[in-house]
Amino acid sequence: MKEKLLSLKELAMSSLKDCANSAHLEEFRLKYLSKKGELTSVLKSLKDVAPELRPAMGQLANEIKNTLQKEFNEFQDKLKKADIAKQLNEGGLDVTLPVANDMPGHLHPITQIQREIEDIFRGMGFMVFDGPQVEDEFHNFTALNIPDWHPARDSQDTFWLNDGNLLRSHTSSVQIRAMQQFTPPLRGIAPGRVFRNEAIDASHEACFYQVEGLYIDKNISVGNLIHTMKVMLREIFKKDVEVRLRPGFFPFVEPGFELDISCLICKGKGCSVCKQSGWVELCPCGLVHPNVLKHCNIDPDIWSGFAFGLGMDRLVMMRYGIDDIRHFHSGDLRFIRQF
Ligand code: FA5
Repeated sequence: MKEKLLSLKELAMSSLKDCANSAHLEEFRLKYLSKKGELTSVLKSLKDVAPELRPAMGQLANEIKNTLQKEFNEFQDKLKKADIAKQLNEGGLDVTLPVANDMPGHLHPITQIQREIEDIFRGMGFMVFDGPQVEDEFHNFTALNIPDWHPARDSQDTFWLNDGNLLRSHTSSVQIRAMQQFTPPLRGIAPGRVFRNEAIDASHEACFYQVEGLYIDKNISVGNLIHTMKVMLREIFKKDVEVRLRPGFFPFVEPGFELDISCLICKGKGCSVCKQSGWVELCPCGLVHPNVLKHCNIDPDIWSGFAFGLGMDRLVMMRYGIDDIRHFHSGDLRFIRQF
């Protein structure tokens, strides 16, 4: 058996050297490496070898198979390169031709919804603001009526940086920047990434996306806020969705509300996304607190306004019935190609 294997190897190596083109190579592959090839038939006859010799023979046969496969691959590579060089020399290969693209990329579903929201609000006369993801304490907390002793700071588990700055824990910091930059009346949204040192589960990520909304004018009321929220949700879901407004506490709004949407994953019956409640917290909101206006040198006796902070990841989850927020950053193409 051993002699048979060694002579097969020698024969195969010398016939590989004689291969001059891909047709020869294919003949070689069929003869020695394919399932019906000679090496496989030798391997099949292993059962006839004395049991004490079988392991050593099996090992030798596998080594030979691996060597032949490696040599075959290298030879095939060499031939391909020589072929390309030949075509280039003869001018038969046009390297400027576009590549066949059978797997085109597309925007992430969160980016898609962000752009839709931007369009909806631009249609209502809102500007689109941008702000830094590395923020200072003043814009993320202090100017939002959350001084350093305030327990509300603990409700957002913040990633603090060594230099005293932080990764913004909400897009509300951009409200402040907008009010500092522009004089009222003023309307704008600020979409972007935010960070919290959260325990991650089906509806909580440590890095997620919000859209802040801000409307400052004279005589702004809760009615203006509710109308704007309704228009936005109708535009996004293309139908009326069930929402509920309940009191919510945020130091930068007064009164404050939580706008919940009936869970579209379980149709309100209760699941891991809505924590069995049938409702998903989507968009806290309220009327801008006078102290916040004062921090931005806006006179609260003249101006009033509303603000909201929409969770974009959860909005996408509701729209497509996605049952786990962790899919978004999983990098799993089977998930992402569905959008
Ligand atoms: C805030 O961040 C406030 N800044 C929102 C606000 C703005 C209130 C303006 C009033 C006026 P909250 O922590 O609840 O609030 O987050 C807002 C939304 O972000 C939530 O309703 C939810 O949809 C989403 N969200 C919060 N935490 C997470 C998380 N860990 N993962 C995914 N989405 C989250």
